[in-house]
Amino acid sequence: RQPKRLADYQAPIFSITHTDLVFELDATATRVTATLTFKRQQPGRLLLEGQQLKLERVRLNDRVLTAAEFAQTAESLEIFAPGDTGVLEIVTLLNPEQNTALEGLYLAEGVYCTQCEAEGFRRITYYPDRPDVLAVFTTTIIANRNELPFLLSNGNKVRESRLPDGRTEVVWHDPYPKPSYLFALVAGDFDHLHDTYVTSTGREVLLEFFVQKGALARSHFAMAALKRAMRWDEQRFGLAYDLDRYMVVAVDFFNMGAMENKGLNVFNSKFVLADDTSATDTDYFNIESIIGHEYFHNWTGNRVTCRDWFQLSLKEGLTVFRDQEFSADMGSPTLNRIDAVKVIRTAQFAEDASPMAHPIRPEQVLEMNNFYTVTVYDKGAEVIRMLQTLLGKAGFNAGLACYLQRHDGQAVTCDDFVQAMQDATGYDLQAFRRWYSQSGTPELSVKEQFDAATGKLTLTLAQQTPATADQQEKLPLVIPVKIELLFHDGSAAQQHLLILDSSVQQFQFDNLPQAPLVVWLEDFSAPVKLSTDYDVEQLLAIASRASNGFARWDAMQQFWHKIIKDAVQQSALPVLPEALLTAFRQWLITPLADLALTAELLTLPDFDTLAAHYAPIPVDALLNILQETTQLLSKALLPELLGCYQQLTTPAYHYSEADVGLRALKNRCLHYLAFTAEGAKRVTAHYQAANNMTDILAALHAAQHANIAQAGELMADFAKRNEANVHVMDKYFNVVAANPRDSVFDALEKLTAHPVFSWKNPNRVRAVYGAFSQRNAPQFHRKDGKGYALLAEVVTKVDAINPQLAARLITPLLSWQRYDDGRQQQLIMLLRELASLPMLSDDLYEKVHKSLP
Ligand code: B3K
Ligand code: ZN
Repeated sequence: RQPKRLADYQAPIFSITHTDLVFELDATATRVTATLTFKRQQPGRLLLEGQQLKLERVRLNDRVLTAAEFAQTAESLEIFAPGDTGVLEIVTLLNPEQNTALEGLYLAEGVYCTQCEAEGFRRITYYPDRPDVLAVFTTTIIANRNELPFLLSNGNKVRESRLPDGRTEVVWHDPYPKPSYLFALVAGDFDHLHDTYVTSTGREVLLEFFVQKGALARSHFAMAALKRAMRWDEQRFGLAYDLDRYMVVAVDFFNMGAMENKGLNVFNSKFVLADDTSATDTDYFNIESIIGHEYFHNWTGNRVTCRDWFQLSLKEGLTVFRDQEFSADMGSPTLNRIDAVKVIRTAQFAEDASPMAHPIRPEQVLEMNNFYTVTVYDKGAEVIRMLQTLLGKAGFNAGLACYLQRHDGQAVTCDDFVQAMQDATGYDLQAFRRWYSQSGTPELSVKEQFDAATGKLTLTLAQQTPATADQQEKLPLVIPVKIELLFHDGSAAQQHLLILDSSVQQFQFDNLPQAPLVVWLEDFSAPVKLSTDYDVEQLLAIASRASNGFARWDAMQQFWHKIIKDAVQQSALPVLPEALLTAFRQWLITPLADLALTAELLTLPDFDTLAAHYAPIPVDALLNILQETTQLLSKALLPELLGCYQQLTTPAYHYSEADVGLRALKNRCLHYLAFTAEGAKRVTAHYQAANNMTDILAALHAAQHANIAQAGELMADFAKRNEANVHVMDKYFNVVAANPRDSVFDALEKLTAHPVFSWKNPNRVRAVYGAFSQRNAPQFHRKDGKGYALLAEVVTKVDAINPQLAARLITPLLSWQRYDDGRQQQLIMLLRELASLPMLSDDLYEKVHKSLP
């Protein structure tokens, strides 16, 4: 199988100016009539992409073509003599009911839905299915109104009529030219929530949410979040909505979070539906952030789109950055930054260390769906953030305005974006562009020298990026390093931005009152690993005194990393310095004003964060140390934990920054208290007293983690009470799958027989097996390979149903190089078995073959 390469990009031979689609919906035989007005752009063939289609007829300018006038393969349709302009009519037949891959048009639980990004439109009709062919779409949907009261597509509704045969015909028109990946159609029966919004340009927009029957009350939060997002984009970037209607549909069967189709977003219902009895604080957070993300795509992605899929980060990195800025403005900037950095340090650094390593602009791709990654999305967002750091907020805003104005209605490249940033600010970004083409995690080392006589500080920084699976040679990058200088004598702290753009560089600061304590990489100003040789006292001093909340948290992360590394080296348990206990006591007795930050300061890094620092990963030692350290802390801090726990009370549930922080801190205390003598009693009482999902889940996780006797009882009670809500059942599945004891295998087996479980529903499969492989390190990484074997079996089964889902699930099996010999052998054996399967999808094929030795 041949990957596509960025270097081979060629502009389209034909453009399509108008695309008229007629859908006659039917569960097993939907007929699609596509009328394409085409225009030649350069000499060459008229070759259209198509997959899994039954071709009924091709007509060119009112003449039905004979079999000799076109050629069809499993993946394409070629028209032999199309001329330079003309109209092509193609009729295809689809089977939406059998489409369990959830790409193209599918029917699940009575709802017809499309997903076209990246290359799903070719499962609807033959088409130049690439993002640089932009056409004006008109869509007609014909269906039985009694069964499907809502018939939706992009843009504005132009007409609705009854056909002589009793069916209904609805016509939609989207005035903005768009690539096929932004096309959408939804048909079904829903509850309907509507509202209006007046934009800064005076346009009155109808906002509509379509959700499953009975769920109307659970869609209000998402509606309010949408309005906040619309206002924010006007205020922050001067960007207003551009159609009279904005629709959001929530569906239960969906491969990812949501999709930004023009004027008609399709959402995984998990990221729309929420109320105070069923949603956690995290659910509310995610809904607001994803609603924002898809809305922000209307400008960064839809009005200006990607020339080719290698440029995916052009829209995704930028839009993640925008949604992160939005979330930071809606809530706590510090907590938002901490969460974003956790994603980079766990998942993204792990991807760099894996066989799938790639730059934020990949250079070769077999299955595009495999490149919707933390690298393209989250590291992509970090690269945009670095631009903002270098250019300043005002410069960045000017650059974005220039980019959108210059390229409105076009399909462009990452280079075009950087060029606009450069032209708007006059800042030379030539060297910065390397972030787009170089993969891997840069490693920074630092040296500090202070001359007490002159008050001069010399900082020496060195950078080096280790080779990755895809790229041996690495060059120096432009790395913005924010620092803060702290002084013991009470002198005002100083903040500086160092721009490191060669392998080794020195920076000097004069007239300092005394030797400072340097806080490095404040705000995680670049996606790098930075090591210092600070001792634990210095790290604790930063954690207690830095002016920036993020820096305080980061110092604690470094502290644990250091303590745990020493323990691993000595095959011993960590020695907890008295200074640590003093700091913890202090935070428990007098929490900071920011309770959520206090909770983070009291939290150990998780297994994946720690693992990123080892090769090979000492799995058993790390797991053991984490568990034992938690217990040591619970014992040493019992009175303070209890005092803090009892002091914090929330009367009624309210999703607000203050209450979220309060619950986070209280539940952090509970997590530790669960390990103490009275733990079982306290966890049970917490569960029984809880008036919200966040606290309930905290109790269940604590019960299971600390293995209290009542854990099973509480879980059974929880499952029984929540059977009617699939999203809450997914949370139950998560907890069951995270059980760190041997019994988890039987429990998982039982879950797949649960009435709400279905192999065809990605949310269910992820809730069980995604959670098992990502949140249950002790059982997933068992020495005997039983955890790995289970995941391989699931991946094999799921690949036949839904390749995209299978390819997501397999990720934790790919990085065999990172483990010890025994685990390596287990993993390689399983990967070889997978590679030998006769019907492997492209999605799995690409990942398995890249990772095999
Ligand atoms: N653009 C979509 C993701 C499409 C994934 C295709 N496998 C959602 C988003 O990033 O907003
Ligand atoms: Zn996106």
